[in-house]
Amino acid sequence: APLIRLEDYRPSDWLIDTVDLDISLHPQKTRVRALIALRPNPEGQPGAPLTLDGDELALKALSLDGKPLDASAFTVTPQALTIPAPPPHDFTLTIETEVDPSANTKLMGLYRSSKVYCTQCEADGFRRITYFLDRPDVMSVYTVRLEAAKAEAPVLLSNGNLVATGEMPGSDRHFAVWHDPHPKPAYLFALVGGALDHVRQDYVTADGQKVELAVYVEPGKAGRAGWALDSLVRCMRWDEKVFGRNYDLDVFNVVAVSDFNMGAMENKGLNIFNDKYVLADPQTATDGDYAAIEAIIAHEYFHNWTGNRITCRDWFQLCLKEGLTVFRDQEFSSDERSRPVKRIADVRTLRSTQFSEDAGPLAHPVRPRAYKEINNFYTPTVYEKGAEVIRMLKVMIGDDAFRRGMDLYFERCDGTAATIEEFLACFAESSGQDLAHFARWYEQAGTPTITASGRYDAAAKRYTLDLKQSTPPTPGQAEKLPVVLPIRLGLVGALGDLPLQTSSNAYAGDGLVVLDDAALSITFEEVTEAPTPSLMRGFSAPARLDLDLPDAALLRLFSTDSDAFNRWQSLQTIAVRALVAAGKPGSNQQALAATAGALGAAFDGFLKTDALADPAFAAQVLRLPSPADIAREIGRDVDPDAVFAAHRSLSAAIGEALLGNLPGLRAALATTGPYRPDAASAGRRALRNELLGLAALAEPAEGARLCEEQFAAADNLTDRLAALAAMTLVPGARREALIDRFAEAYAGEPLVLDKWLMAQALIPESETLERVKRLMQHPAFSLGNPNRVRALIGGFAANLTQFNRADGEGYGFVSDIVIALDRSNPQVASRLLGSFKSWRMLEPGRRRLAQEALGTVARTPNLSRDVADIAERALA
Ligand code: BAL
Ligand code: ZN
Repeated sequence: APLIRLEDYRPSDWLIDTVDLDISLHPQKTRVRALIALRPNPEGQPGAPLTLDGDELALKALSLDGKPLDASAFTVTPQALTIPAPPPHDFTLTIETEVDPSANTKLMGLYRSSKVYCTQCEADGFRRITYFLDRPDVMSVYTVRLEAAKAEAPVLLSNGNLVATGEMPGSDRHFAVWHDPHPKPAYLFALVGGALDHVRQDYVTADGQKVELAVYVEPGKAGRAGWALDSLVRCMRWDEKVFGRNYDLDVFNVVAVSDFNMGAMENKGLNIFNDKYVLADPQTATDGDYAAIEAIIAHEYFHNWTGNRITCRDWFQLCLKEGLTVFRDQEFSSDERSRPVKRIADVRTLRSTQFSEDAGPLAHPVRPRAYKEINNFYTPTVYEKGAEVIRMLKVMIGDDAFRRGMDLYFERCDGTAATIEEFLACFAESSGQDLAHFARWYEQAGTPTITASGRYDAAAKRYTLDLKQSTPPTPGQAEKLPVVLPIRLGLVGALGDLPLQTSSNAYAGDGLVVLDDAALSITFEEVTEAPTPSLMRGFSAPARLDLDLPDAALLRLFSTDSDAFNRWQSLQTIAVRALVAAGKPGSNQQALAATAGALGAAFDGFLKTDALADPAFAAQVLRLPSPADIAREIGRDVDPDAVFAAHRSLSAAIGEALLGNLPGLRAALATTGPYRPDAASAGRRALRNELLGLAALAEPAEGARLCEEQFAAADNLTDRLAALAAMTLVPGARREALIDRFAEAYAGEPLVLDKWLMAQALIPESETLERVKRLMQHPAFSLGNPNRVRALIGGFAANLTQFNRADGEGYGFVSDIVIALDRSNPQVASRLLGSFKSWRMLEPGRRRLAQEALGTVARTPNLSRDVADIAERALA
């Protein structure tokens, strides 16, 4: 496959002003007639040939300005339709294609999901529907007529506003016409046809426009659509208040489908969702699901401005919409729930997904410079690190300048396909700051490490902080330059934060130091006592911090730091440090026992005093970094079994230290009354269930009994699933019985059974591979459904010890599935292959076996571009 490079970008020679689609839906033979109005682009090359993109298309008819085009005037393949000598002026093409939605297992373009017609066009799915200039900088006004058998598809939806509906006389068919007045790139096109139930609500925007909101779901599931609708209303209000953004159409529709490659898609006025991120009721969704639905509904809605009104010039600019929109959804969730708890959860995700990506062969900049398959760049780096870059920008220029910069961006770039440069220019202007150096965050891959050390001069009352930064090499970028690192900090004394006085230019005021060079020394004056530095408050930059504070100082931060994030981080740091030491082969386990004692005592004291004041925060405090986090921190020659053993022993020891507290605390945390998904109730359940997990490790028999009791008594999925998850830590017949009871209780609930599949796939025992193979035969599993694959096979690939079995069987199993799945759904297959991304950090035996499995994939004939690209880069 050719390498597509950012530096080769050229504007399209042709533009398409309007698109009239007439789509006659049929399960196997859907007819698409596209009337497109072409115009030479003044910025393009005059007299250039016209090449429209296609993908597995069959052309049925073609006319130019209404007259059939002579076969000698064009060439056509499934991948392209070319007119070598098009008229040198505006003209129209009428293109007829036929597509088979039922045979479309790639779930890109037009397909059927449980009898519902739906589309997915980002990044390049529209070319699977008709020949088109399928690139985001070609923006057109769409009018779409949909026709279908009434019985099969009583609901017909597309982008924009509904302008007509009607019956087809003398037939069982009907039609609907939709018009979207906002020019958009083809990747935002969508249609839905099917028998669907819905819930709806009227909404009036802050500027007085009436909007009909609706959430469409499979028949019989309308009772589970209310939370998504409620979340939609809340995020619309929030965007009006916080970003001044109003909605801009008469309707806003959300549709849930059960077969979907991604989480959801922001098609203009018609967001299509993986049903996992729409459907919720207390019996079938957990607190985590409620929070995720709220966040993703918001994310897709926020794209209406950051993505749709202002889209990307080319796919290299993907972070322009994704990083910014993740930032916006994170802010929304922070305002709706607890800001520190949300930040902690986001940082956990960033470290586990993005830091690990950055540390391996798939590392790439937030704005990649080249790609072979753009679908492989919907990554934690583009999304989550992209959001961190926006967050740093806001810290660097301040809240006011940030808001003014956003306003300027919305005003200046509305209706355009923009670039990162245009985006940053708005903030340079609003803040008066030169952001050229800051922009390096978009170009340079890798996670910087900040190395810090402090010196106190008691006589001079001076505290000096030495800061250095470095970024390890990543593929294609051997040499790294310093980046702009905003470091929020405090100097913590016995009674809290000490005043910060310094004459250093690096001090921006308000507790912010900016490290933009390789090294920096900053001296604070009038420091009246030896302080403990609290650095990177709120996780002010996506970097690692190397600061050698003794455990006693970290414990002091835990009890006195004014920054909630660093309170949490202090105990995590103690745990990471001990686990990294103990997780190395042949290490001394005695240090771990000492840490277990110190952490156990800290947790115990915390639980007795203020844990009940903020249970959601307390749950985060008690949750240790995962074994995979420790493996990443060790970074080389990792033995997953040794890491896991250290982790298990620390967890069990902490559980033992807390046992005396457990019954009383669990009783105090029990929620009363019917289930409510609000953050406070969810926080109580989170802490209570965290304690259950520790109990199961510390005292397996009693823990198993508690799990059984909780499973039987619970009135909600959160507590039932937590009981199952804790029980998976206790091998034996009682575990198997609970697994069976769970399956019986949720038979016919695919989304709940996904969690059941995943809980089993994550069991850290050598029998798990056989169990997973057995579960592939279970009626709840299907290789054809992405959610099922991600739950069972993706779950197994995330099982640190079992995926990385010393005999290589885990790698062989997953790579075989990747190869098989690639024939039907390359995107899901390539995502799964991404599970190998950390193979180079393993000890030599496993490294060799993982490399062999990757090699087997890479050598397989006829691989998709998606899988071939990951295999090639992973091995490079
Ligand atoms: N644009 C793809 C799905 C999302 O990020 O919203
Ligand atoms: Zn997005």
